[in-house]
Amino acid sequence: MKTVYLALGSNIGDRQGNLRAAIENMKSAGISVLRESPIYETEPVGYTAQRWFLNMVVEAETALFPMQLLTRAGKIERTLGRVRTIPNGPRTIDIDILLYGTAVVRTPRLDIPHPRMHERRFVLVPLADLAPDLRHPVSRKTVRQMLNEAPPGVVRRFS
Ligand code: GSY
Repeated sequence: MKTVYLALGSNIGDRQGNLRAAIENMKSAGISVLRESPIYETEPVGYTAQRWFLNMVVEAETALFPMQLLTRAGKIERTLGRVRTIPNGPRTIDIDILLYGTAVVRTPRLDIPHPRMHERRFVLVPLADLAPDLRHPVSRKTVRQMLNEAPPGVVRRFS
């Protein structure tokens, strides 16, 4: 069993319902959610002409290997109606693998730790709620340190 951290985001339709549905779908996909961060409403990063996101992070346990986890997460995204249109554009649900134990995975399809996690407040704020002292397996910085050094971006508590 590995402990993994997954980032969830939604900015289409019933955003909170989409987050809940993603967590519900994880149970039957071999991803046991142990803890959930609060939900935050966050300013879009990248493509800015879109609705604000709801973001959260979950801590989960899984026996799936990283590529299997990626495939299952993609299946949940498609089940909930995600269609890839504009790169970095609006999405019903996005599930990103942030950390998979202390593993480092670098393949064309999958990068773990998530390569942009250290610069995303919408990831680091909820991750810090769950695991402020957790260390990035490559930079060795704690989540708290990464958050202190991250670029600005509005992240406000939603629930
Ligand atoms: O990969 C995450 C999708 N995404 C988000 C997001 O989830 N939240 C915010 N605030 N901005 C984002 N830009 C992208 S791409």
